[in-house]
Amino acid sequence: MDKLKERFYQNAQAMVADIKAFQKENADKKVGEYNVSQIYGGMHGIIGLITETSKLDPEEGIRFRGYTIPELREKLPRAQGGFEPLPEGIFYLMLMNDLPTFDDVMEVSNNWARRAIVPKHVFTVIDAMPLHTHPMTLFSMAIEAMQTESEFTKAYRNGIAKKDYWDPTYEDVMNLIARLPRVAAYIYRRLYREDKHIEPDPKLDWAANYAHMLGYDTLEVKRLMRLYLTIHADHEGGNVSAHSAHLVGSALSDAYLSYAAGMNGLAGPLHGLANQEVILWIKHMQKDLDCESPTNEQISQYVKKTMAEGKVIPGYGHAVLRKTDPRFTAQMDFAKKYIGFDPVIDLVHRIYEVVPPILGSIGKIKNPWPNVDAHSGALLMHYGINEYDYYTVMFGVSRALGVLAQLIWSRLVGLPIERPGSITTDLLKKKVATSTQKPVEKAAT
Ligand code: CMX
Repeated sequence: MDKLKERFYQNAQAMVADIKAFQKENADKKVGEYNVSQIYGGMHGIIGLITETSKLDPEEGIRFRGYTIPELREKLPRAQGGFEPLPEGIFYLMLMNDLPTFDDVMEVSNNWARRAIVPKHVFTVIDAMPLHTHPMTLFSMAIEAMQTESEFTKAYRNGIAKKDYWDPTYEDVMNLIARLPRVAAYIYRRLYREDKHIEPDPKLDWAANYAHMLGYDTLEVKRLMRLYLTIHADHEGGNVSAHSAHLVGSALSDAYLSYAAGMNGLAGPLHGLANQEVILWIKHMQKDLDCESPTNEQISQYVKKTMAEGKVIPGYGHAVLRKTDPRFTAQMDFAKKYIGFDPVIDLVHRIYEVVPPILGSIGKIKNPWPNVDAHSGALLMHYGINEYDYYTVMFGVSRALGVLAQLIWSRLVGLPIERPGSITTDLLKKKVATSTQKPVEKAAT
């Protein structure tokens, strides 16, 4: 067993024992109630999942194992001479429940570099698809194609005991995360750089190597990539990508099948695809108004027009958050710190001045503030990564860190197959008619 895996397993034992004892002692304790609007309303606010890696607070934003994004930008180890945390660090934190040292982060980085060999047939699968295929479709297909390498699936076929499931899952997770940047960069170069590919450089950290393979070998893009891959890494368990991966994983589908399912969810425009939609929406606005830098008044009119057409304003709103997303703020801070004036970034910042009061004035929208996707495309465009159809793939490379760290924990704790109940409207009407319970007034968040 490699040292990192051994340390993880030894450290995790006390936590696993604690989780199991807690479950046993408190199995009948009630922690909440739900109402009819939640059943119809996408189960918002119903806590029905365990996710150890991170927790989302509606007012404060995400905490990874208890740490906020500003705290992590301060505390996580950076590359030598670098200014943003290395994403290997946030993975270590989520997996180990412990802040890593620089050496710990290097250990993860070297471990992934050793595992980053993508089988040839994965590239053949990508090459077989037409060039107009969406990058997220290719990404999901490539992840599924890598499933031929699953250690878990092999072990299960050979009759592995339940208590050992975590072990080949750990192998799959580490191999998959190690290989994602190579596959993602291959997709980019195939679609947008005439199929001219760049070999990985095993001396580089995970994020820098991704930037290198994409063809952006500058310090600036590597710095952005480290921040980008850190802040998108996890958002507790109920979001569509994490939840899809968790659900599929609960049937003992391996890490590849589970993560591909998550990526199919991330590819939806109400979730991860919103980063592409934001730039598309901005481009349509510029075209419609026939100007690169519309005034705040023009932006306001365009926002109202978009709403009147029955469309959403991409990058705004959230199912849980009720304030500006700290991931948006981190990117705004990055732009202010490292980038001078940029017309698209300036536009994104002015949209931030204009949109919240308009959305806030429409009673039904619970959160008028920007989410992570409102900003990320503008930063990428600043460095010349203009292919906005590709942006969600980058989100997908990052999201693996949290979702797959959680999959190892799910196996270690032995979480069961997920199977929530459903009900017909007829039966629900009968239940409500005969219910003696007092109405639950407000959905918990
Ligand atoms: N623009 C216009 N209308 C919006 C809106 C927005 N940005 N956000 C919410 N609304 C609307 C909803 O569509 C809903 O309308 P109906 O009642 O007519 O169906 C109403 O306001 C209430 O929605 P809500 O409870 O405030 O929000 P939900 O939890 O239902 O949806 C989200 C959350 C993110 C899907 C929604 O805010 C949205 O569509 N935003 C735009 C897309 C986006 O940026 N998604 C990325 C989210 C972050 C991520 O996962 O990456």
